[in-house]
Amino acid sequence: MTSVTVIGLGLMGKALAGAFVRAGHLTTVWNRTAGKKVEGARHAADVAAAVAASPLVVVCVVNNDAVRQVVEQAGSLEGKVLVNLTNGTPSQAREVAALVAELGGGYVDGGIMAVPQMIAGPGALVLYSGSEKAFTEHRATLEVLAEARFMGEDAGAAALYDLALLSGMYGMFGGMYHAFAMVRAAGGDVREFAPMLTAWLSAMMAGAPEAAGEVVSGDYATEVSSLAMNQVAFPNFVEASEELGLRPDVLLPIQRLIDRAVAAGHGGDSLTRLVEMIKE
Ligand code: FVH
Repeated sequence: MTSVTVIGLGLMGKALAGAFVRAGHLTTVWNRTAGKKVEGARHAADVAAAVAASPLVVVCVVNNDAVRQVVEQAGSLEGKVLVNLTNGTPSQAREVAALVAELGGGYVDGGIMAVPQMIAGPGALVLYSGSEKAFTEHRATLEVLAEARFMGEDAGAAALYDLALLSGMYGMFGGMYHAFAMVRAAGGDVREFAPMLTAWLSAMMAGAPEAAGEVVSGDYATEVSSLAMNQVAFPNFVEASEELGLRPDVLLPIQRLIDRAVAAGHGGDSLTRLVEMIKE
């Protein structure tokens, strides 16, 4: 079994290292601040020792500035594959890939679509991109963590899809938090409301493939719900929120996009037209 090193023992790094240990991999760990432990793993004294211990080095730290600092402490990466599971932008991923290549290592970038508790369990997915050779060589080991999906040889591809998925998540969470705030401010029970919201959002998200078809075709004609209708309804959300003593901050960016779309003559189109307004 491949020996593996995990650098960074935050909430996610600990979960990753624990999964490798449980799967029977000889696991070496290093964390900037001493004291964070992973049962069953060897704790290296410094980055260079941690990197020297394994052909596969997984880095999961707070951001890519920290990744660069770690890589610079590694010395040579000759014969190593570095898998960077740190959140960052596509450009940052390409910069780290270049740095790793200068030091002689193979580079795979990754975006973790899971929370620590999901690692090595059902539903966990990690997106990868970069060196396909390096990914293929270590695929079986990486699959200990989650389903592994390779997104292409551009080192920035995994980060792009990671950020797109997380953008969708934050938009959805923003709506959920606003909905909870409205129900609570009106004296309702958010626990009773939560299943209603889940069912409603699930029903709406079932329309994502159809919306994607509209984006690809550029045909936003609708028999469902026009932008003009949504523009008329939108002040009701804002006004009702303000009457409840709530800030409509989450709603206003969507209202601005709708207003711009209607002003540009797209009042008869579907809400999906907003994809074009974001582009502009
Ligand atoms: N936790 C989550 O749900 C998400 C799921 C999706 C992926 N993210 C990303 O994973 C990266 C790490 O996240 P985390 O949850 O483990 O984060 P923390 O618990 O805050 O731990 C941060 C670790 O980073 C180390 N660190 C910070 N600065 C440096 C540095 N300059 N050099 C080396 N290591 C550094 C920190 O070390 P210490 O503070 O204990 O010394 C922690 O080990 C992240 O990109 C998420 O976006 C997680």
